[in-house]
Amino acid sequence: MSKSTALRICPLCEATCGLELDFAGREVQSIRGDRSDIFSEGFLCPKGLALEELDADPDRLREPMIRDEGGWRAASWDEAFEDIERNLTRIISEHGRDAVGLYLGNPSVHNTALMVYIPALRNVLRTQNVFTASSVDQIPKQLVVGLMFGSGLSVPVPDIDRCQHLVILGANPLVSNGSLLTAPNIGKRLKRLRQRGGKIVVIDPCRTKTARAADEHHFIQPGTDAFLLFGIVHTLFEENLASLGRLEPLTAGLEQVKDLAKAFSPESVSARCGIDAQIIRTMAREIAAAEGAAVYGRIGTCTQSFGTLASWLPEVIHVLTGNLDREGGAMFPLAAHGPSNTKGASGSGRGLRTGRWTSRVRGCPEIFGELPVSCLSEEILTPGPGQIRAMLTVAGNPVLSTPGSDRVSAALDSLDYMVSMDIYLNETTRHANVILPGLSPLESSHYDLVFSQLAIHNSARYSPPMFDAPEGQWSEWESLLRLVGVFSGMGPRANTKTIDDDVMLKLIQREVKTETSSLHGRDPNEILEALQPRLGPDRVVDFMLRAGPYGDGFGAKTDGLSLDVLRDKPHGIDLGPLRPRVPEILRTPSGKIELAPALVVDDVARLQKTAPSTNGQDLLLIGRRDLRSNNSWMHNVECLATDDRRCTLHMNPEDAGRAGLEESQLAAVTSRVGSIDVCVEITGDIRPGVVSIPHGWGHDSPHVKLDVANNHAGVNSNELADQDIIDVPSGNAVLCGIPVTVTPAADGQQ
Ligand SMILES: Nc1nc2c(c(=O)[nH]1)N[C@H]1C(S)=C(S)[C@@H](COP(=O)(O)OP(=O)(O)OC[C@H]3O[C@@H](n4cnc5c(=O)[nH]c(N)nc54)[C@H](O)[C@@H]3O)O[C@H]1N2
Ligand SMILES: Nc1nc2c(c(=O)[nH]1)N[C@H]1C(S)=C(S)[C@@H](COP(=O)(O)OP(=O)(O)OC[C@H]3O[C@@H](n4cnc5c(=O)[nH]c(N)nc54)[C@H](O)[C@@H]3O)O[C@H]1N2
Ligand code: SF4
Ligand SMILES: [Mo]
Repeated sequence: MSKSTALRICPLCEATCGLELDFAGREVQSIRGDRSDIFSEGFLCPKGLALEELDADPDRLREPMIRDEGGWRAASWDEAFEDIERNLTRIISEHGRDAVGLYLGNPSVHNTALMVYIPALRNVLRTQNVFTASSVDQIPKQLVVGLMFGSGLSVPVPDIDRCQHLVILGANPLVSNGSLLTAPNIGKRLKRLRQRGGKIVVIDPCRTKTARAADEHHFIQPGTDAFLLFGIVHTLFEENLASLGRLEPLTAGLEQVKDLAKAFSPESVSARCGIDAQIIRTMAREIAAAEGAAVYGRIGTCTQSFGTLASWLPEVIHVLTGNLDREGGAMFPLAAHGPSNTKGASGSGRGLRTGRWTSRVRGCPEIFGELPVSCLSEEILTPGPGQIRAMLTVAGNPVLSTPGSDRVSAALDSLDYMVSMDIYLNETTRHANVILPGLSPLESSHYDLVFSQLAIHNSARYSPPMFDAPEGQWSEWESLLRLVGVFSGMGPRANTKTIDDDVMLKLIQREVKTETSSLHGRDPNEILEALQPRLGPDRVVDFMLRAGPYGDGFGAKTDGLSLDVLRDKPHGIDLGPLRPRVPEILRTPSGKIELAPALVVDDVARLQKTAPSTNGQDLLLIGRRDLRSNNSWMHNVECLATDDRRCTLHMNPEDAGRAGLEESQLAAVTSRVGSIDVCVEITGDIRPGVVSIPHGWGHDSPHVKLDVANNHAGVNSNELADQDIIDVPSGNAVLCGIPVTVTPAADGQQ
């Protein structure tokens, strides 16, 4: 069979690398980085290479599965949807729409079909019980930027290709390949930053791979970044280093921030964060002096007790030092598909409204239409009106990924009914009654609707499907449209083509009604016609691109962008470096950057009141990632499962000595809510008083169909994470800085 080559964007992480795949027939023969990709320059990581095995994995589900008395069995699509319709319609008619909970996992933002059609599902499901992986991840950052700039997607990204000074807190991009920072081949970009005379400072409780590649690394006590960052803000004011430049007249709340920072001199915060006062002062001076500086915080600063404050202060520092919206500072991308921060009148808007409803049991406010996933199991397990009785999970594994896993598992077990859209029978989907599989990434088209909005360079890239979907197998957008049919009372066999047309038409109608749109006043049917013959996600993406800021406006602009134009450029279209977007990007009611939003400022008192988190005996547990994993999944791909010593307890020699633990010994790690036994790995790269275990492991359940992962099971660190402890303003889970005790395990040597 003759060999062909296809180009694809890797959908597995936020780096969005361009790949080149050789294949013959239905078989992938080799994968390499696409050197001509306009953004990723030929880079790829071991996970990109593993796409081949992921595609071929025999455990990957290819047919709907139904669980009945006899266990799991394959079912036809019609049978699966009939089962779903019968059960969910009954539950909704007896208990109302809030009785159905929805959990959306991380791969749903990497999957174009899910990104495009989940909004349609949410519109018809109309439940208040929506949970996503965002509340074990980045919601503090989105809350902060929503309040400051008016849209939760207006996340400033460090302009690392032009930056001269980069502070990285709580992120390890040389391993994670970046997050809320789409910058493929980030290692090389950081190297170039240093080569042009720039400086990188890493703040982390561990000497990570990124820390080793930086100019400076400082160990920090977990959960105390807000103290350090306030110390920097204090210094900027005290030493007259604050200089807002162009943004001064566009900024509100400066005096309030100055007042708040008075209480946080470097000398007073130093003992809390474990970083010397002189180092904090130097950090402030260097950020202020650099020709372009950015402060970048990620998982370590979001998933901690003060996630909101630690996500807000970097933006405050950007504004105070004139680095927001400046080349080489922190800038706003302009994505081609026209995301929310390009919609409506530019310069001001409705701003972010939160708390439109609250969770039933704990009263946590809704943010971006969702509730904290730390509340999920209590919403299922607590009887009363509004109790969740059925769940729909989409591309998520909350049993391994969210706090209090044992309780999450028990909660899912107690449901009347559960449906999962997933490609594996795993720790979460094993609780479902029906699993609806998706296609292989190689059988789907791909356009990054999220990460092009978080990229350090504006570009557009599209991958058509490489292989046809196997006979009789549905794509996920077809499944979602069937579910839309079910929730809108059309029955289990509604015509998905009609629903798809309806979804498309509604999007067009909204656009033509918007005065500020390039399509204002146009005839919706003419536009629908112009999108033919595409269907599904490709049609929606084509529409978004053509209506977007670089688009052809359906004939309005001769050399504008469309999916046809993009398809003819398989290495992508370069839309140029990031350009200043303030004030155009602002959507706050005041039309200003809100430097001191009330919701954030109110949390400063909690920071000041909090006692140091250790009692002298406890250690603080944090997490870590390794290059060959992807949260809780991809552990079933043999070529990534090469080393069995990945899910270990990292422990400093001092702490290990004190606990009487030796290398490779089994330790019992116990928190307020759980205890697990895990193998010790002693390393001087972790701060004394801190231990780490990676998340996403614990594949030892006999009920899953993950043959490779079963053999490299590891333990589930989220059994130790406490559902009751959240970052208060955002409701985000606290996964870093969990107090634990560590002792030799009862059964000793491993
Ligand atoms: N302790 C601790 N916990 C953490 C973190 C941490 O740092 N420490 N990190 C958190 C973070 S950042 C995140 S994002 C979450 C992730 O939390 P989740 O999103 O809940 O978990 P994942 O491990 O990403 O699980 C993804 C699921 O999607 C399925 N899947 C993969 N591809 C597809 C697809 O194309 N279609 C469908 N339908 N399904 C697919 C997989 O089989 C798997 O079941 O975990 C969080 N949990
Ligand atoms: N290989 C691989 N890549 C991935 C993933 C994966 O699972 N594996 N997951 C993807 C996902 S969903 C995400 S969200 C991103 C996350 O991307 P990153 O944010 O880069 O995630 P981590 O590598 O976990 O880095 C978090 C760092 O925070 C440090 N830390 C912990 N607590 C604190 C603290 O209190 N303060 C400070 N300053 N630091 C702290 C940890 O030691 C760790 O080095 O990675 C993505 N990429
Ligand atoms: S870095 Fe991310 S996008 Fe690039 S090949 Fe690896 S998994 Fe894929
Ligand atoms: Mo994440």
